[in-house]
Amino acid sequence: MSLTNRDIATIFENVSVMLEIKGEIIHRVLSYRRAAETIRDLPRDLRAVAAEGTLTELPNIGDTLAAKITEMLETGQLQFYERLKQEIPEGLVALVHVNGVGPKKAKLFWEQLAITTLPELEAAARAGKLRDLPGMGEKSEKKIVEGIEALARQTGRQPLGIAQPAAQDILTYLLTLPGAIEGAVAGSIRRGRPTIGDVDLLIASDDAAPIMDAFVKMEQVARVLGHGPTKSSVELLNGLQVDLRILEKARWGTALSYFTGSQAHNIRLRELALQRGWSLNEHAFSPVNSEGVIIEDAPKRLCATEEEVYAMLGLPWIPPELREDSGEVEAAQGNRLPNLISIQDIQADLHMHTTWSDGTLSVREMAEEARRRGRKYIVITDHSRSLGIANGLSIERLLDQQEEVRRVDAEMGSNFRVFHGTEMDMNADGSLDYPDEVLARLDFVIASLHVSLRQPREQITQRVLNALRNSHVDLIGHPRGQYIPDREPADLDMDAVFAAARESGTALEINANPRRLDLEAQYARRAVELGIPISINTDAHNAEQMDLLHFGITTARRGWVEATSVINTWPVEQFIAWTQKRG
Ligand code: DGT
Ligand code: CA
Ligand code: CA
Ligand code: ZN
Repeated sequence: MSLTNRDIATIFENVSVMLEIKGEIIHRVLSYRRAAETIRDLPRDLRAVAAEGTLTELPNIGDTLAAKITEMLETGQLQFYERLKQEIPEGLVALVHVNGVGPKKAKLFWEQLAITTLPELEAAARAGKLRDLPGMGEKSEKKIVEGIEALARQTGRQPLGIAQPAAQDILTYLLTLPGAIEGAVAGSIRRGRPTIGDVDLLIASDDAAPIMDAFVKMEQVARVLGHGPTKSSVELLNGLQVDLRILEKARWGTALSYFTGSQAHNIRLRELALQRGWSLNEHAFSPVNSEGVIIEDAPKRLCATEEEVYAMLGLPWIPPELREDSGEVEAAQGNRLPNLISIQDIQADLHMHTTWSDGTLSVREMAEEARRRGRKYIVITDHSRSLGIANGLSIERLLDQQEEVRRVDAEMGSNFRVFHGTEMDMNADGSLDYPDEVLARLDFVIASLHVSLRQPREQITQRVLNALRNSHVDLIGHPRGQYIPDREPADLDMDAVFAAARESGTALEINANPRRLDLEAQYARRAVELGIPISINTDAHNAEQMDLLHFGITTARRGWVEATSVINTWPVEQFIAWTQKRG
């Protein structure tokens, strides 16, 4: 059996949890966890990296872990993991994911009651068998039952597109309350991660209690998980957990920076602080002596803004989307932070649908909605003929549509242009859905994967390579075909896709729809490094979806993308020249 990046990441993650249950030193536990994260987010096939002999150049991968990766790639398993499973039942890993159960408790339940699976834990908790164990009680037993229920309800992490607006709504409400001075959504939402574990809200106020009370009493609250003077947690009816922290304005900068994370970024900041003689936490900078111990009576330094926090570390402010410890601290130190794209840079939307296929508005209506949102030009890109389920256009209808698009373009006046394109399927047999002579008549051609997404790697990669080698194709739409949270990306050889796109100059899309966010940030970053043009589009099927552009911008920023790499930041003349040169 050949293991994928994801399989290897899962094995390392399991090893990390099992070592923790075993009581291994935290350093060793963390080294496996960090390696798992690196591999899970890696935009390249580990097999290709191993073949190049550059595994140890990956972050968090040293000689030992590189050897283990090689072993897994070659043999399909890891001897160390197999031995560990003899010692620690693998099922205990699932227990640790329950709120209220850590490695120590998992070990306790296993040793005292021989519990090794989630259903066994649930049965024991419901039968009242946990409460008499050392360190347990009725309350903690009940908490475990609730934790298991929450786990079942909440099938993993929530899409950013659901969590972000929900968080923003709550924040807007809290900011209307008397005494609320300032507020922010922090955590993974502020960093723009595609999926969200829980929502972290911060409010600055000198009078926390009334705001806390109002928070836990909101109508969308299903359960109050904790209610304290400065921190409360609730679970919403949609299963989302929301943490609220309230603090005084003088500490706003340290708190916002800490709770924005990521944890890995925070660790780097703490190290820099220590080098400068400070201990940094969410409250303040505290002076430390030469042994790194906090000097008790010495005055602390409070920061009201994030800029002050970074300035204390000798750094410029770092945009939240970059705070993943993936080179941003070094870039800040060297004054090499990217000049990230922002939503104002976008001139055009090059991917949208109308009633001709599966959209809800006419060509004219989409044009007006786009103009209302400040776009200067658009391309109408309805589905192609083989996609019957989306009412894809026959060649005849496509040519009829062109007449309508030309008419609307003329009607809209010269300050707003409407171009005619297609979102053409890359068919399962590897062919493109329209012949070249039809594509030649269009202003702009997107090629996308919609069907047979589970084809084997070579076959599905070949489909994309065929499209990249056709000079009429300008853009690959949502290249990896993922759907958040439940559809995994296609098993594409992204190295091959990037090489071909680089050769042909074809653009790759960051699809802004929060169910897609495809390319994801780490792939966009690599594409830009290779000089491949990017296009950020909404793929709108109605007017509201045009407002989702900001999710695409956030994803691009997480990928260190600058406006110069993005074709729809160009003035219309430059766009026309580019498409005409491509044929
Ligand atoms: P999530 O909720 O899984 O989508 O991801 P985050 O990043 O929102 O994580 P969360 O909610 O556990 O914590 C929010 C931030 O608080 C996190 O990004 C960094 C900070 N933080 C939380 N726990 C720790 C910790 O143990 N050490 C450090 N250095 N920072 C932490
Ligand atoms: Ca969070
Ligand atoms: Ca949290
Ligand atoms: Zn589309």
